[in-house]
Amino acid sequence: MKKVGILMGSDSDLPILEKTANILNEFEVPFEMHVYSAHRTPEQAIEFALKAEENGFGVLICAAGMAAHLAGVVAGHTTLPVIGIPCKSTCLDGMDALLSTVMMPSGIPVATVAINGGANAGILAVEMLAISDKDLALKLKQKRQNDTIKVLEKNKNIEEKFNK
Ligand code: RP5
Repeated sequence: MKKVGILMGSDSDLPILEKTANILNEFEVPFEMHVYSAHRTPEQAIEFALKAEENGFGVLICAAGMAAHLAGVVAGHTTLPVIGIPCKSTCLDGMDALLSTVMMPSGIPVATVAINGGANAGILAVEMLAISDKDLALKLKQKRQNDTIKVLEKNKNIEEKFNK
């Protein structure tokens, strides 16, 4: 199976990426994590992106806050799909990172999830790998069914409490 590459602009982004790691572990998808910044360590970030395909990666997830250029820079140096996670930092409530990540020029897409959307980034990466992996696709369907059952159970509890 292809690996998922997880890059974060700073180790302060790690709590968001732990949610991503939990999803990938749940689906038994191999991954690597690195702290590479588009600004602080641009050479390392670009080197990783340039070699990602030959190094066995199938999807890259890039998380960054503030002027969040990591996903865009990585996407500019690979044709692998890149998922961007805008991270909420101290100012502007993550709107800075959201716009920096999502507003990519035509030709270099970044599939951007919600601000701090670590779990959805993991699920989206699994969905991308599942296109060519039937077992993974089946696991996704099972998870969706289980999640639906949990929500219906919550609905039942609320209905029983309030709808007399
Ligand atoms: C971004 O700046 C990082 O991705 C992080 O979200 C933010 C703050 O970084 P630190 O100052 O906590 O290292 O580059």
